[in-house]
Amino acid sequence: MQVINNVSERTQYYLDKEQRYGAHNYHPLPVVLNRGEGVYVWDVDNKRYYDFLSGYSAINQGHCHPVIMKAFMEQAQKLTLTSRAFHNDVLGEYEEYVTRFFGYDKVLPMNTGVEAVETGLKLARRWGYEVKGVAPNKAKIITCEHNFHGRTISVISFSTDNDSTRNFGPFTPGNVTIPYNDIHALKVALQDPEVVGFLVEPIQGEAGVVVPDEGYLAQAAALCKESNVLLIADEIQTGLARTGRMLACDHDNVKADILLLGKALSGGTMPVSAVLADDEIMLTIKPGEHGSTYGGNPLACKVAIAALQVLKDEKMAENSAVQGAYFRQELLAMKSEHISIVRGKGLFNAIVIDHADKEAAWNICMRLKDHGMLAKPTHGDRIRFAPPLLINKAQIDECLEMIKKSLNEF
Ligand code: IF1
Repeated sequence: MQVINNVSERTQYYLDKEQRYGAHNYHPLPVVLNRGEGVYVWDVDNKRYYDFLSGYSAINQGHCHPVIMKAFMEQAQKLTLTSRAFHNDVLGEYEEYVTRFFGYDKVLPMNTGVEAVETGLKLARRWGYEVKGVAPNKAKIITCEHNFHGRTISVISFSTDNDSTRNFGPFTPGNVTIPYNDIHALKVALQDPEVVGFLVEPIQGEAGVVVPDEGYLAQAAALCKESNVLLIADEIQTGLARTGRMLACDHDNVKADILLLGKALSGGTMPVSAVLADDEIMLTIKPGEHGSTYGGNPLACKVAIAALQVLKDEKMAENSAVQGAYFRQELLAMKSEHISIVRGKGLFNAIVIDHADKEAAWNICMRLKDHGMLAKPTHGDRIRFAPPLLINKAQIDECLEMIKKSLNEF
């Protein structure tokens, strides 16, 4: 196998195709994958890697989990889509299952995470006008600096990241931005009677796994309640056992007014997202006022039931907590001169690289790739480590060795 600037001919073949025919809206690591199973993926040269990104936490259950695959294949050969113009024999079962699973009256099924975010914003505004009594078109939503909630124009309208917003204006009005993990700033913002919702990630993912102070979410929830403002928890990345509890909100015993789920809700098979809320909020949307072609399709519903069942049956939240704590402890024990911060919760972790070379994090990820582990930097100097939640201690130890080697080589 001929290797040219560190990639094989077979790999280069696929990189060239994407370069020529695909939009250049990503800068992936130069690796071409063609198989996934559990914590592993393989490239076109049959080299095996540990997947430490897990599809940005969409593959918490591991690649091609057999139980999820079985549910997918069976339903895929029966009935994949009815649209919501008609009923089917799966949607109601799923709606009952997922609302009981998380303790809410109702669910509004969508597809991508950002559609769940947009749905949550519409629900908060609709509730604000029809229940709270805010004047028409005056509703405001509070969000945090360094948030990431998706890439539609309304959702990037409250992004503070230039890469997400540059030359995409004009933006959707009705947003108030406050610093993350700042209770005083939230208290001040909540004094505005036109505020209807506070949209927040329990741990900021894209920002580089930024964990707020102990109790931040609980205090935020209490302040929102006092101000008759809806707490909208974006658990699209932190939810579904990733942080060591079924929801990151569970660490603070917080029940969000509107819960947003996505990614691992399908175990990495297809886009499935969900918005959960109680009747006072959910029933403000009447028939014909919101939806989507694929929202709640029978294939997605069957897969989501299996994906949730697997998380519970295989105690993935518990494993995430145990292995995550061990992983952080061992990272700290390395006392590497290149690691300035180790942070995270459960198997949702990141390190901040301290090095003069601004390409350091990227180059470390390239070394990790050569050693058999895939991870990718975010915002230049942070490397996120988020393996599938079924990873065991022996596999973690193997990856710690690869991290140690890569840091030492650097
Ligand atoms: C990309 C980031 C992660 C999310 C939270 C909503 C969404 C996401 C907390 C929207 C999606 C994805 C999007 C993907 C990469 C990835 C990502 F780097 F972009 F920010 F995970 F951190 N809320 N995050 O993390 O869900 O519409 O994508 O299904 O856009 O590059 P989506």
